[in-house]
Amino acid sequence: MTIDRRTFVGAASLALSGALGAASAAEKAKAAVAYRRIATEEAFSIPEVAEALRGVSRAPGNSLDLYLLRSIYDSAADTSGGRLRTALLDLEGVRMQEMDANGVAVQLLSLTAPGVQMFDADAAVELAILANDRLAEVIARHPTRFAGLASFPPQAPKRAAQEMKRVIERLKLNGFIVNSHTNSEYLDDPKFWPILEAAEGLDACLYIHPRAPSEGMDVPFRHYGMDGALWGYGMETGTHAVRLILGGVFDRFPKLKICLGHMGEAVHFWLWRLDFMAERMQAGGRMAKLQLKPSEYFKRNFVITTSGQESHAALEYSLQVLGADNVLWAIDYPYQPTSPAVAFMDSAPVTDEVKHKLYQGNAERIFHIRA
Ligand code: 1WB
Ligand code: MN
Repeated sequence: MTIDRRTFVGAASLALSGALGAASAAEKAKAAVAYRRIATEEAFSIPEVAEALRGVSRAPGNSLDLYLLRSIYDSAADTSGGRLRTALLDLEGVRMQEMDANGVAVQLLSLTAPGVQMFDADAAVELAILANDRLAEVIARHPTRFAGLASFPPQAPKRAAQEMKRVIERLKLNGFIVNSHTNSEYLDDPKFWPILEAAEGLDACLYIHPRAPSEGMDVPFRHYGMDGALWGYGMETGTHAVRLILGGVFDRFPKLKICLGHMGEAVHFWLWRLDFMAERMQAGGRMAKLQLKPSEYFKRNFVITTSGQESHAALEYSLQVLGADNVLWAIDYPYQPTSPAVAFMDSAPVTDEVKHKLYQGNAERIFHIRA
């Protein structure tokens, strides 16, 4: 490893104890849990996708995603959207300086929302392949600093499954990202099952990242900026997760692993009520019988990240309900600033062993990131 390991040491006392030479037992114990900070929901783009999204943002339509697309992809460079565009397209400049300045060892990169999911099928296939190739190239240049989640075109499920196989077997990428619905359709629809089958078969975690609420659930989200990260993203993506559970997806694909950002999009706050009401809905015939309770699928098939939710109370609840092996740290760069995300986890009221899992161990295991 060419980087200075000390940059990534979490316990400040470690460097100190090294300098002093004679480390106490307590200091040695701390040294044993020094961690690499691996950030797991970090967004990038490539010029070709950004250009295609600008085209989408100028075409007629009124989907909620257009608020975001217009501000980022069709704005002047010196606006906040324009600065985000620059940050998304930068991989080896300011991004790496930010990582170094804050002791972030690795960014697990993913093509930013809505990925390729608003393009027609042929363009989506082509741009997913291009973005995945570029991602593999930058990881090859910086194998200790970047890992990556691959994109795929849900509009063409069979071709998506082919690309999923390629990126894991040939490009050695670390898992997959999908940005919630595609043309207002959700992955519990059997037409998407080749995608779920591929993810399960390849032992690759599928990160369901937000995009704006689908057509038909848009109206109440049109005011107060509620379409996006403020509220709409979580409602959309949490709904997607619940559909997968209630639709029996995990009876069919019991080993499928799903990752949700933004502190699980709050789904795990609902587990008791989901269990209670799902039983009622099954008895009343409104949903098919499930082998397990919703909470059991959530605990077996899901992991969550802390992207953009820097509340210690929410973290403690998550650890209590899901366990320390199922929560991963994320920044949500460049949509969230790095320094507070690091401060949030550095100061989390957890043991060093748990912090090691949150920062490093869980990310290495779930996303097959080499130590
Ligand atoms: C924002 C946040 C925009 C996220 C995004 O666009 C994503 C935002 C894709 O804060 O504007 C996110 O992942 O939370
Ligand atoms: Mn994000």
